Amino acid sequence: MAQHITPELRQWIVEQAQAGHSPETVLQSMKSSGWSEDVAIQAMETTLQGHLDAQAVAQGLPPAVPVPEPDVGDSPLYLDGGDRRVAVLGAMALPRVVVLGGLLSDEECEQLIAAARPRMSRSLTVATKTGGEEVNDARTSQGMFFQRGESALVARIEARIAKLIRWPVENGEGIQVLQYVPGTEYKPHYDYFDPAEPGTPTILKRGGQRVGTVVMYLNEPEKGGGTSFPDVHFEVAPKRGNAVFFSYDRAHAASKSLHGGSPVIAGEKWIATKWLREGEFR
Ligand code: PD2
Ligand code: ZN
Repeated sequence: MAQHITPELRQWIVEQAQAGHSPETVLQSMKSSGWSEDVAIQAMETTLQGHLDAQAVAQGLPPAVPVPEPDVGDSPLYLDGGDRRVAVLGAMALPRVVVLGGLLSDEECEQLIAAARPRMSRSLTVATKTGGEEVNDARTSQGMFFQRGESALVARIEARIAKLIRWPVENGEGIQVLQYVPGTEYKPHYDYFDPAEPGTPTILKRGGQRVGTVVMYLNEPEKGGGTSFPDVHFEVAPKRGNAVFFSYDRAHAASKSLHGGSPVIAGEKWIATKWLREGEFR
């Protein structure tokens, strides 16, 4: 028999949570009253999530939107990437971060670097002394973009990511490759587009907001170069083939998705970043 989640049930679940009863206790009561475990868990999750979102919106935050999410609910050690088994090395709820092991093979890392290297462009800044242009090492702007699906390698990696994070390939931007040399960093920032910036509505016409990021490490710097999440004092080590996935369901600091690329102290660092949009990115 299909079990229907009534407004009364929703209210009861919220009251139980507010009274401090643990999810396990509430689940037990629901099962004792004849609810199937699956429906009870589903009812609790959607009700409490909806309640939190309503509270957040009442406090002036933008509403939460659906985001990519690897299937790590029952704490698997590995995820199915379609053509590759990928390890789950760690997960955090807020900010939503999942650290992935072996997303890419060593060969794929090398092939991505080799394909990107001749297309890297250094950004030039005005040299205050000469009035000419010079490379500014303090700026991390050595980079390039691949077109989505532009080669078999790129398409294969994009399909793997889409399967792992359960988000359409079409919603992904082209992969960006960045190279850092010693002393360079990526100062902490949000990957979503700031709703307060005048240019944001134009940017959002192409696929909507960014809702998730996958940073893939293509080589190993000797020291430094981790990906940091300053709000929670957490840093992911830049290990070749590994990746950090994070998502942000609101374009707001409440997502705690502030993150940066820590300064590379020795060696160089290469990453490939895949940004995910809410909708199709054409
Ligand atoms: O290189 C990184 O670790 C890093 C840090 C912050 C990459 C990005 N952001 C990004 O590509 O958005
Ligand atoms: Zn970033």
